[in-house]
Amino acid sequence: MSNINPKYSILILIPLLLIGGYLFLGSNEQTESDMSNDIVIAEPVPEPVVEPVAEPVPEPVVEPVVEPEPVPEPVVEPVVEPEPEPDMANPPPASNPTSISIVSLDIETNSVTVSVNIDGDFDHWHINLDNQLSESGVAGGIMVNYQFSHIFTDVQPGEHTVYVGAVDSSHSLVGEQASQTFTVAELVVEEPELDCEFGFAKVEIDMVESCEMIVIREDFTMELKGDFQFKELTIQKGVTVTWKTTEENLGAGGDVNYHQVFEINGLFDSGSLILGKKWSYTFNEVGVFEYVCPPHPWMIGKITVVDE
Ligand SMILES: [Cu+2]
Repeated sequence: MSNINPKYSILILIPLLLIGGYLFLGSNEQTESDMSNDIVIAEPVPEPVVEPVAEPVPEPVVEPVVEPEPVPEPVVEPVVEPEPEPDMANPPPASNPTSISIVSLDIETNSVTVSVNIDGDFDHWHINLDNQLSESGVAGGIMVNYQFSHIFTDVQPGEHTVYVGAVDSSHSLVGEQASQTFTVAELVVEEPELDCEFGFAKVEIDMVESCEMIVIREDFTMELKGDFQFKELTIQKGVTVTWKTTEENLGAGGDVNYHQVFEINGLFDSGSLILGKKWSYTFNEVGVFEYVCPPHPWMIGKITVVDE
């Protein structure tokens, strides 16, 4: 065998290897199929690896999408806020400022009617006479609701200034207050001429006129017609008073045709004084003398005599 050419040895070995391999493979088909299965399994392995990688990727993508959502929400809120602002009357004052003005003043003898016009927003308004409304805090004055005129009564003559202002529900001024000065004329009273009867003189005290009893210093005559002409007089001592009946029909008493001057203590007595008859008495004593007409009890009089 050592003489065999190595080239031939290889030719012999190749068939032997092929036969042996056949025998080996044929007696172990199961193994061969397992080997083929191992190869197929190795290929799908990388595929499941790719899938789990793809899944986690979309997840982080979803999360950032959720975060951006709250971002648009705050954008919607500022849009809602501007709506309540108009209700708070903040924007309106800017576009529709409150202004108040006095339209007219109707001045009567002792009252003033103030008509007011207000533009813009306000709750109510205040008005004050001769005192400004407070620029801060409660405006003060008279609170007026739902009316655009106000009447001041008992306004004294002279110069006055009325102040009006629109206020909010807290009575604080909204906008500028308006004012107007006016004059109430002196009240001219045409009093009837005061006519004081005999024995009285017109006097004026504190611009008020009245009749005040005076002292009569000259003799005088008092007519008797239904009653004593003067119920009460003050005379100077020494003055002579003459009573004279001038009444034609003395039916007042019903039963007599005369009047009578009778001092209640009997100091003097005229007796019967028929129509046209007169009687005099000179008062030389200081004092108070009351007298009556006896047939006519409603006829009474008094003369006070003074020594001056
Ligand atoms: Cu009489």
